[in-house]
Amino acid sequence: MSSSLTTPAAIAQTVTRALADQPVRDMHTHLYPPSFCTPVANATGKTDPAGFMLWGVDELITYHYLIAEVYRVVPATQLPYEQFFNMPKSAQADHIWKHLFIERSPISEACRGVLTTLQKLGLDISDKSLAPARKWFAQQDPSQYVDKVMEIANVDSITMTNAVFDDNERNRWLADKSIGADPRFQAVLRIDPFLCDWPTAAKKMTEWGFPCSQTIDDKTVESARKFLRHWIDLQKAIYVAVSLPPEFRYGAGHASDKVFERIILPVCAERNLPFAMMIGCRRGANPPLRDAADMVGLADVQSVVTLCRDFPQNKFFCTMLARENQHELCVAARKFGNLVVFGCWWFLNNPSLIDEITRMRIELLGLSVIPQHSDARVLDQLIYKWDHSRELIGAVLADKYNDLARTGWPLSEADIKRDVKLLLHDNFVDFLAR
Ligand code: FIX
Ligand code: ZN
Repeated sequence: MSSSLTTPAAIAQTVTRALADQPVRDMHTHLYPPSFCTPVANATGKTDPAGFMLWGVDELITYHYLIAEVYRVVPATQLPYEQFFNMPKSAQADHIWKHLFIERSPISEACRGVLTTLQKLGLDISDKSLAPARKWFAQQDPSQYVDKVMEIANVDSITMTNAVFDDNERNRWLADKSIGADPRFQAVLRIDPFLCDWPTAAKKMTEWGFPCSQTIDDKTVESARKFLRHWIDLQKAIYVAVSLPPEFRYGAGHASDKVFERIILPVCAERNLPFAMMIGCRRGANPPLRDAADMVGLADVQSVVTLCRDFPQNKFFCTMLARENQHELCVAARKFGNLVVFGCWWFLNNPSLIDEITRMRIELLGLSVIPQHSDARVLDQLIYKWDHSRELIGAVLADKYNDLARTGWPLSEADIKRDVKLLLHDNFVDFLAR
């Protein structure tokens, strides 16, 4: 039996080591394997070259978080959005680098993330020039680079977001049945239009051979269920997911209630797949900013409570975008074993908020949470997202273990390793398997 840890220094050191050594199962990203870079014919028959696997220094610097930030300092009156997006990627990166990294110190979390990533890759940017990094990235083989990043970030599996209503993505799955076979990546069936825009979802499913009407009648239910089963099987999806606006309500008599009750939840229950809800994103507050255009809004936790209560056979993951929702969501999770709260999403993925939210979650829910997901869009971001998150989770855990040690509770290194494994890995894996 290992000896008890009692001093703050010993506890902090053990926590840091346990977190560093524990591989992460990253439950939500927008990353793809190299198989998603093969050009495929799009709906008009033209070859669509836009690969899905993003990596390298120019992608890191042009992350949509940083596009939003550069428009704080060089407004659209000086550089119209269209003009920026029409520039080559390297010129976009040069623009962001100049204004956010050279002409002012890069202290925002997204800026700092680029620097942590380059540093951990061993790239020297002390002269603030991008040329050596660009040269280095040009020499990497994409598949080997996936291994390298996963090793540095200590991530053992990457969960994708596979939007079936996105034609570019859908065509890739249809063109190559083995596209999802890379063992480093797992698929998630993402179906936002089911709940956010049923008329469009129904029209598209009908075109694709799954006839659905605008009203949720028996035939439509059968057809939409078949569609879901078909794509769950094709993608080998490990869960089904949506992102929902702040206005989303369940149980208020909206059309989406029936989509939940008769289509999505029965199929998820039958396949024993969790349904993930990411709630609170209002899309397109400033549309020309594209991926950076979205806004946060207060969501309705009661809708999640109603779902968890009325569908005990279903399993739910939930994260919310508004800071103001976090406490109520934690309390909701205390009431329902079929609800797992996860991640500090997007505008919450900042040190001060991660610290606050993680502390509150652990105080209210103990170790039964998934404290973080990366939401990485660029492969290399796994490095900084998990490096920063491990440090923040570690600071919270060290405080909590110190409180425990002061009660006289015996605390061993093995205890800490076990707990850390739950947080970074097993809570997700076990909930999928439950
Ligand atoms: O809906 C989502 O999954 C969001 O995470 C993304 O749409 C968003 O653009 C993002 O990357 C946030 O981190
Ligand atoms: Zn996301």
